Amino acid sequence: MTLRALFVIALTLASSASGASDNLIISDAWVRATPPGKMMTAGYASIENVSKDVITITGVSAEVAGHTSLHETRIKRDRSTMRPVAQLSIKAGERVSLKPGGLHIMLMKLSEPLTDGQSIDICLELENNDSLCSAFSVARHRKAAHHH
Ligand SMILES: [Cu+2]
Repeated sequence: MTLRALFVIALTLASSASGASDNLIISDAWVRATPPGKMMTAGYASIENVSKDVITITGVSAEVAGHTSLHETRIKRDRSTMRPVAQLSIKAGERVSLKPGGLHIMLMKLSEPLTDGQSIDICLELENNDSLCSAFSVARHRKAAHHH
């Protein structure tokens, strides 16, 4: 391999290191503590795209859960139903809120109950095999929002 080829590879690695995952800012990340006897729960966060391009979340994963997916809650004939969301695109400069009653991260087949005060890692899978992992604090209710 020539030195030039190595240089090109190094440049490619450097540019992928500052890829989509650096351009998503996650805040207010929390997971609802599991109700007694339930081994599933939901995670919420605010996700802001600070880049100039669309960023698409293609999946989610969490070590504590056997199955993790993006979900959306909808009201249908006065009944609340949930459906999986295959992917979530966030426009340049846009902030998407995952919150109770709307979009959320569904955690199923948990290996253990999640209790108040714990913290778990949830990873967002992005296009180009990029991913972004973030700590979500476990709480019974959302903490008071910060207003700036
Ligand atoms: Cu759900």
